Amino acid sequence: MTTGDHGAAAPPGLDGTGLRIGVVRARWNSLIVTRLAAGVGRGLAGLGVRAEDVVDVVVPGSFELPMGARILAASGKVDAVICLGSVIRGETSHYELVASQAAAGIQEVQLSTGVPVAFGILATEDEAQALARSEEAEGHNVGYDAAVVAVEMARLAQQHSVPS
Ligand code: DLZ
Repeated sequence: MTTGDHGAAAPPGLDGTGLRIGVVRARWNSLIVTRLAAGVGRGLAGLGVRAEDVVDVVVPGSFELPMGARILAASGKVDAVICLGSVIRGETSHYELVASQAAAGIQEVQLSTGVPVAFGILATEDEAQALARSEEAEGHNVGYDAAVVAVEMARLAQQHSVPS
């Protein structure tokens, strides 16, 4: 696993075998979100999460990611959720509003449901920054980082029997 200095490094021995993970993807800026989703796929597979244990849903934009996460978290069918989106300042007049509401909503969902929700949303000045944080193969990919976070937090919740 290589995520560089800024990425989440998986703790030694972290194992996602048997975990069920929900992935909520925003349709806005789909080129970037598709790259993030590829990073999630690499991260989950590398930690032993089976493809058939991944529930994938799509919402219109990043503003709807918390609601998508809430739906999956409340379903009882997943151990953790990963939210993927891209908000680009240069193309979004209400950039701060969309990005901050998505972040606040995701935090609220994980705290209120007890189901961990990993934050895989890029809020960048421009598309070049978003591309640099959703790299393929060995590069930095925030989706990959979010996959590691989801597995780690799902295991933590299991170990301490957090009721969902
Ligand atoms: C409306 C909007 C804009 C302008 N920009 C973005 C963006 O950069 N990234 C993103 O994920 N979503 C954007 N949206 C859509 C909002 O997230 C939301 O879907 C709409 O405001 C409808 O609630």
